[in-house]
Amino acid sequence: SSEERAAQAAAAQADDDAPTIFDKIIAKQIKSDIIYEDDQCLALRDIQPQARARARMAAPVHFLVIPKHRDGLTRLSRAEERHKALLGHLLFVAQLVAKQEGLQPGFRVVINDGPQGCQSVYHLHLHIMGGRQLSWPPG
Ligand code: D5M
Repeated sequence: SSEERAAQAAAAQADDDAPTIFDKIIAKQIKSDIIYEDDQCLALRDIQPQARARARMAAPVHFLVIPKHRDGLTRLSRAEERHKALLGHLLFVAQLVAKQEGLQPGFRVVINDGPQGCQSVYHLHLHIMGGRQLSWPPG
């Protein structure tokens, strides 16, 4: 579909140190719906444009957890020893905010890595989705 082609085109972006849309969100230069913030990370609602709402991945609750300082983590596969504490923190915050969002019945955590993983923003982020019965496996 055209939506899938758009996602693949976005995912074909270079994995370099260029700034991303998340820098502007972190600097609060653009409006976003931030639902959690601490010194290391923030959680915000995914924008979920119409194209995504029609996609199988759409869920009533969909938020992202992103580190405030990318520190070379354009993608998960760039992780180094020094990132281990931050990676653990992001996962901890994911479940904390999932509870805050009423996802006690369950939820899913996803990290898209690289072109084949359909990553579109090269600033590491966790997707947390829930609020309905999810199916498995994802596409
Ligand atoms: O996911 C990147 C995600 O980032 C995708 O689900 C849309 C979301 N996104 C992009 N721009 C924004 C803004 N401005 N606010 C909230 N969410 C946003 P990936 O795993 O890289 O494909």
